[in-house]
Amino acid sequence: MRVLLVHPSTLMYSEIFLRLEPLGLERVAAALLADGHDVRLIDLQVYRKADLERQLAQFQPEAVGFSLNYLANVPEVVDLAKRVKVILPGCTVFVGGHSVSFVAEPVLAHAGGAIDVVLKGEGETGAPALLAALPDRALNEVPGAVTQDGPGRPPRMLHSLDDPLPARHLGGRRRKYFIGVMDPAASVEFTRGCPWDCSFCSAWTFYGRSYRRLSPDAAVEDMARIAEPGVFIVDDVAFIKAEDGDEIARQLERRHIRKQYYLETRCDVLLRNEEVFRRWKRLGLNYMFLGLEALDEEGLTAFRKRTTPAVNNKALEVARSIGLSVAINIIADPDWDETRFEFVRQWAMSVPEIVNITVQTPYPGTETWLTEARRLTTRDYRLFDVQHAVLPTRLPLHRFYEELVNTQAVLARKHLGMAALAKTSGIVARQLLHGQTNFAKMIWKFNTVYNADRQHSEHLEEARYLLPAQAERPTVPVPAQRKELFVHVPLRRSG
Ligand code: B12
Ligand code: SF4
Repeated sequence: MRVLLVHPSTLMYSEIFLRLEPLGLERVAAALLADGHDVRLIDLQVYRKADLERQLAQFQPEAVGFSLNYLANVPEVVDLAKRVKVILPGCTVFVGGHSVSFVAEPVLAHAGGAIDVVLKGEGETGAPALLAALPDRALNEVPGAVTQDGPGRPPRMLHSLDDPLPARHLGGRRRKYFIGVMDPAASVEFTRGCPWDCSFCSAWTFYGRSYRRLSPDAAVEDMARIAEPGVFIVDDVAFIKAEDGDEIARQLERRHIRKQYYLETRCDVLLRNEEVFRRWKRLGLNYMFLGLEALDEEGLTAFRKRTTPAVNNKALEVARSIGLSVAINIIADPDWDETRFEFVRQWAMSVPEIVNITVQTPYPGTETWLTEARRLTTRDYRLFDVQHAVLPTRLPLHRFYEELVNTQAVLARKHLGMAALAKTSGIVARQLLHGQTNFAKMIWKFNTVYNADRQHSEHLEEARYLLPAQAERPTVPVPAQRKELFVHVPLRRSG
């Protein structure tokens, strides 16, 4: 069958710091190729809508699958699905990915028939089963399928992550993918899922709190296929098990594979497995993202981070001693006032790390979606990107954005200002010589993207599709509700 897979365009954050290949969609593509389908993939982060229309006209796909990992992309994908049905009325349109797995029914309703099926959970199992079921229209037999008739069978987890490895060759324009100075950069997955259960996060509810890994052989095989000099390791929490990180490192050393790496992990994991991170530093690990989220005990407890300020501070010291460039994330509560922003600015300027600020956002699929007692001030999907305030702000909304943008600008100048630029000018010059302009462009774009007027005015735009309303405050205790959050149901109780 002719299948076209589509990744939607970027959100605000990606306009600046990074743009990454659609790894999940590439894995879905690989599973479909293995089943003998004729598959094409277009990523609207690096292609235009006109290119998609051209593909539809020339390739005449019998099925079109959209990736919907981000809630903020819902309106775009619903509109694109409607457009596909106008151009190719007989084509089956399906949608899968992280966020849509939590809002399948409302998205089907928004599409008004333009989306035939939403596939919840992992696409490597769902998509091939869907295409196999199409001739008999037995859609409700497909694991994870939800149609306008309602949900069918529960989604099925992939037996082994070793197969299929992502079909990276399908996308094109790979030089457009980058993260900061790692330009160009590819992405790789070593593990999937997270055993922790932070209240603001849906990584654990999606994968049923499971944690699986590729075998080191398969992980290194995938690495060997990557041509780019930079590699973003997409794991939720890298190197939770020291022995896995060690074995991959050993094989990479043996095969003389050297890259620059970026990864994300937890402070307690860094402290526990310090030696693995040191070994990876020798292999080319330069950048690390640590989700601190809050500076005080109270905040960490509220987010159920299961860590302490002392552990976090110790982890920052260790990362510095290894010589890693560290980016940390702090979650701004819409309740913050000028004093609180000022406190965070002062703290952020006092540490050498890159500090990133996101806005506390209750997402469907997270525990805060159920328990957040404050009412949403907007249900416009596009504003659910952790850069907008969707809960009531203590400050007037425009003032909140002024404080947020000012804080982000102060923090960005620390790393993107003239002094920092002088430090990176060698890198930029080298990249420009090789025709890589992503990082250089990013340095100049900051003020147009992070802008209080722009952020505020986005609240005033008319929303054609609205996120379902939250329940009227929690009525049952959280443990009972937690079960309903899962996309893939946990196989056993995790500690
Ligand atoms: C890597 C990553 C990124 C990368 C993006 C990579 C990319 N190009 O997609 C970067 C760093 C850029 C990023 C940015 C952001 N991210 Co992010 N990210 C992740 C992370 C850690 C892993 C995603 C991943 O690559 N997984 C590995 C691949 C193999 O899996 P996958 O993409 O999920 O695909 C599988 C399924 O989803 C499904 N699937 C996917 N597409 C399709 C399509 C079809 C047709 C089918 C059938 C199935 C299917 O099958 C795939 C294979 O099993 C997830 C957490 C998580 N565990 O999912 C958060 C996560 C998705 N991100 C999140 C957020 C909030 C963001 C930001 C908004 C954060 C910010 N600070 O601004 C930005 C927005 C980015 C944007 N769209 O422009 C949230 C999503 C929130 C939401 N509900 O919308 C998550 C869940 C993290 C969290 N803590 O809750 N992110
Ligand atoms: S925030 Fe990180 S540690 Fe917490 S549940 Fe999500 S992925 Fe796991």
